[in-house]
Amino acid sequence: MHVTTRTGTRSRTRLRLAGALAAALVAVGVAAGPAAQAGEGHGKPATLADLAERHGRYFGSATDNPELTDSAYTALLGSEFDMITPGNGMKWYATEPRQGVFDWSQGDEIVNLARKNHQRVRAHTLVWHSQLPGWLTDREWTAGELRAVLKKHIFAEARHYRGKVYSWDVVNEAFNEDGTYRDTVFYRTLGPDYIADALRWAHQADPHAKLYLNDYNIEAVGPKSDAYFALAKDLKARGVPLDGIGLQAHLALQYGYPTTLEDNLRRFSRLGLDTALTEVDVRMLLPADEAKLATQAQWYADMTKACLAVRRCVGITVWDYTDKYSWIPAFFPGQGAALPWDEQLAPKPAYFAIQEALGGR
Ligand code: 9MR
Repeated sequence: MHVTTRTGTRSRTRLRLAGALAAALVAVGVAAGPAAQAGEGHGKPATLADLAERHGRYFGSATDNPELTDSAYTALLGSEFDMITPGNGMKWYATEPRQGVFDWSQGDEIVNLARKNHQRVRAHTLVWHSQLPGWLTDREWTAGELRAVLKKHIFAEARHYRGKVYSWDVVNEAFNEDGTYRDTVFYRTLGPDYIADALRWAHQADPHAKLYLNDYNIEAVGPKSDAYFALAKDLKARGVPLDGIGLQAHLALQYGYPTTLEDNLRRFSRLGLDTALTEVDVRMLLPADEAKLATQAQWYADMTKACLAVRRCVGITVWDYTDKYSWIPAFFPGQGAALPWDEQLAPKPAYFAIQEALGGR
């Protein structure tokens, strides 16, 4: 009999006992069936969340309010994942549509659903140059005015979700590709220290949430991830409350795999920071074919293994789980098929590759 042993860290005693029991059964010659191998005990196949938890990690998905009326979709969303990110519902345009008038309805709907499903929430996002309300973008602000507006928004939102979310993407997409600061209304008006201020305010409003900076194209070592490394080091040295760096990981087959991902995760770890893959998808030029889907599966597996290899990489979130609700086709015409489940909610090779990389099957 061929026996595969898993060596991942098991954080919970229950799982350690299950592992010891399985080993004992193997030792006395009792063949472990698929359910026993999955360690779930009730014959239910292990979900990605179950598998990730054996490594002390989470496996999450983004979601968005309009999709929540699709019951086949919400069934999988509620069962396969243990971390949820609202794709839009907590952004500034949604939460403060008029100055000083707050609307938590979309974020609350997702937080309540996650609670019902015993899932945690990666909250997204407090400060971003995009999806801002018109009242904020349609006029000029003095530094004093904008600072007050920013502080009020962060306090109101982080307070509202205090104790209900695992983490906040406090500042999203602050750098350009060359590692210079992105020219946003916040940077232009307040200078680079708006980032430290935002982190401090978020920490005051919700002292237990993990506070992240989050960006795309920072998976590999390069000018943009170097900028985050330098900023994180500086913020830590100044005692600014920063807990982690979110690597969005919106990858595209035609641009190649970020082969330095693991080294990159490791250097942030060494700074004493958590890391997470926060918005993973792997798009391709359509139509999809078997070869592209196989390469995509390999990339998902490689990302998963890179995260498992670095102790402080705490988890992985896909930017929604099904091609049915992916943002890609609308933003990159002619591209898509980026997620582990297809438009009919059937698992693709990428799903099985993630499952295997997590030690399942
Ligand atoms: O998934 C979001 C999509 O529904 C919105 O239309 C889009 C608008 O920019 O934002 C998407 O989410 C983005 C995330 O908030 C930040 N990183 C990039 C994501 C994809 O654009």
